[in-house]
Amino acid sequence: MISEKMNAALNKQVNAEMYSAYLYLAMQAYFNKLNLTGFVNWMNVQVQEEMAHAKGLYDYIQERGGEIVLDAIEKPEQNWNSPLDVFEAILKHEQLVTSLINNLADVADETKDRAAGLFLQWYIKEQVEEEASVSGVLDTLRMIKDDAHALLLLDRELAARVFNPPVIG
Ligand code: OFO
Repeated sequence: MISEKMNAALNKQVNAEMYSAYLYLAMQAYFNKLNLTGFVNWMNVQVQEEMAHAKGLYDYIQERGGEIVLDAIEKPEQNWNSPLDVFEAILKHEQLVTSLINNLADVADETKDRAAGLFLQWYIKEQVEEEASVSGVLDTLRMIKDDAHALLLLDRELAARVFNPPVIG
């Protein structure tokens, strides 16, 4: 059984992860308009990952006898000025998600919910990977500046990303 406080915090995170998927869908559409198919692929994988993150939390709440309460998903930003602008927004967003996950871990500590604390370790580690992979692309985009040829090479590289369904928890 989980406490009401932990249950509510986890439901909120389901919403945050769904928002992430929604935001990345909007970014995918942006790259689609630019015909950058590798970036589109990268965003597609990102969307699938976020859906998996949401589902992992959703399943955990039910496994622990909690109640699922789904809230409305906020409308995401849909306008960016460049691929660099998008990736700067992604890093900022992932840093925010990291702080949300850390807050969840704080709730697990406060409520002495050892199972939730253990479960959330996966998300803490995942955020390290998320920030690192986004920072990698961002560093490359900063080097590329206005070099269209280099941008196409990066696009080709991002086309290789594949979704591996995560084993959460
Ligand atoms: Fe779910 O990691 Fe990104 O937001």
